[in-house]
Amino acid sequence: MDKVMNEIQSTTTVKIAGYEDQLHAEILDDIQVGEYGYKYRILDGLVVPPYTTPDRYNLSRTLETRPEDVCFISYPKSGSSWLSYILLLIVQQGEIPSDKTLRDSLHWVASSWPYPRSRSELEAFPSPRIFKSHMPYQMAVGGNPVKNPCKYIYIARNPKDVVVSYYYFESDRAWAGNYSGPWEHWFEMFMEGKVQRGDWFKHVLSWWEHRNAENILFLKYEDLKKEFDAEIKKIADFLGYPLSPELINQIKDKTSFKNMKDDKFSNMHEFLKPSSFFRKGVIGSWKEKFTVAQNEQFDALYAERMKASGLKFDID
Ligand code: PPS
Repeated sequence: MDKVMNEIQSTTTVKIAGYEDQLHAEILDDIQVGEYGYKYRILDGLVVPPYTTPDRYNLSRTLETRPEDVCFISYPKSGSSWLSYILLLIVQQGEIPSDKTLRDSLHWVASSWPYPRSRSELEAFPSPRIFKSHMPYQMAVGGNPVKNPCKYIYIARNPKDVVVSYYYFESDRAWAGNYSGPWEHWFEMFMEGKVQRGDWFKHVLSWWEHRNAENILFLKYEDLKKEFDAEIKKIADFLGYPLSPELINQIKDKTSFKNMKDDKFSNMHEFLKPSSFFRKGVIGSWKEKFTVAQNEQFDALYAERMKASGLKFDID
């Protein structure tokens, strides 16, 4: 276990002043190491990263949410950071905090990293609080979403782009997962639902099934790319905030891929290399990575798992 701990700690790129002790706190004995050094733990049957600890997860499940709170959720690499900045600008009506970064303005409760906050700190935060989560529906922030007053916004992305984005992200090895395998192996792990956050189909469909609940909004990355104005109006309406044409333009400009990558407020420079996070930001980059055989294998699985759902992505 010491060896695992050392490896995890030595592969972290940047440590945040004041958070060193907590960065990988509670990396407990239940950490498992899979093929190519991939580290994870299992919580409630789900594969999660080492920094998602049982205590942090329990805190996220038992947190009392408020009607003004917003929780955004996604399977990894689906555009959640982009969405988070849009949400912050909507609820703050274009104002960004001068003493914080984007990540520091959000609460990722189930994670011991990068800004772990105690229950009392979270309770002391004024409304509206914005929560980040990568959990499926049954593991949502605040417990059962239908019994919660807060609003939940889920963003999903074409899974072919997700698996490619996820591969580059994990193979950068700046993360506690510390994965060192080749693309072919990652692709198989994703197909089998063995990567952190588990099976993409189960994750996305768990929220999709509840998309008509009053406090849930289901979005797609591709719609945000193609119909930005209409999508952010949908978000603002759902949250009950006004949105002037000036504010739309301001949000569009601030949250463009280039500006998010260049701006120290949003590029997460305080704990990682922006280039590992802001890779391409486009639709369809899977075409540069998938082999013909992988594409056929993926299409067959997609057809089988999605057929009854009514949820569609342009995967060709
Ligand atoms: S994470 O680590 O799971 O929270 O990642 P997440 O933010 O959900 O998704 C990362 C991908 O989103 C792309 N991205 C963007 N696309 C368009 N516009 C903006 N502003 C933007 N910001 C981030 C990011 O580049 C990752 O996708 P890939 O395909 O790897 O580029």
